[in-house]
Amino acid sequence: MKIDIVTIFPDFFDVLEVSLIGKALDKNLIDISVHDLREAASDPHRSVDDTPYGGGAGMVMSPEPWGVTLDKVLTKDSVLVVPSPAGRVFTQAQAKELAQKDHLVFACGRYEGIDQRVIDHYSASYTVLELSLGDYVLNGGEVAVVAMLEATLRLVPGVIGNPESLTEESHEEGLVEYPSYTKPRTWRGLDVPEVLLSGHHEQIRQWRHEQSVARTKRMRPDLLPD
Ligand code: 6GU
Repeated sequence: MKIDIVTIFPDFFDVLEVSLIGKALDKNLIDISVHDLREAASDPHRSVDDTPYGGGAGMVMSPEPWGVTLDKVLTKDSVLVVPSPAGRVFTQAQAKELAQKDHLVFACGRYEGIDQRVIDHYSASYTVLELSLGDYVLNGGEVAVVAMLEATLRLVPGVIGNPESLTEESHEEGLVEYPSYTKPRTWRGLDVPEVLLSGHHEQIRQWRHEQSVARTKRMRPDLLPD
């Protein structure tokens, strides 16, 4: 999979060289290029933003540096992801879809966002996904892209050592995961649930399912059908 990231903070993505994604990069399972949006700025100050038409606080990212950069980076089969608190909420299902693509381009906005015409223009020729991490505001798309990439790339075949761990985790069946325990059997007076020591696989499976449902009811009732 090929990934291009456009940002005014290229250094931010050094974090991708560590951990699981770093290993996938080493194995050439994925190829990530980071592009500095300011290289497409036309003035000596390399500015990439301007005041909003209609007034209001904050600055808006100008369309032309985006146009110049995205024209270079996008190819026929690219999917353009624009992180935005105004987008659809990014989910595990979305991560699975992105993991199937050959080329993802992430456009990290800062300030009050990118001139809407950039999204409108590229939507005419490409799949453009405006995606949000959730109902809170970050200063820019960079943190969101790191989160989306981690969720997506761990689903790319070969990136995770034990693919079984992918089917038994939170959000796989519309439920959050059951609680997990390891040794010792007793820690600070708290015991591991007896059923997990029983060796009865069917009972353990059932207990875990019940725990998942109970936890989902308690923590994430929004995930359950009415
Ligand atoms: Cl994707 N971007 C920004 N700026 N803020 C966010 C977000 C994205 N998701 C949640 N908050």
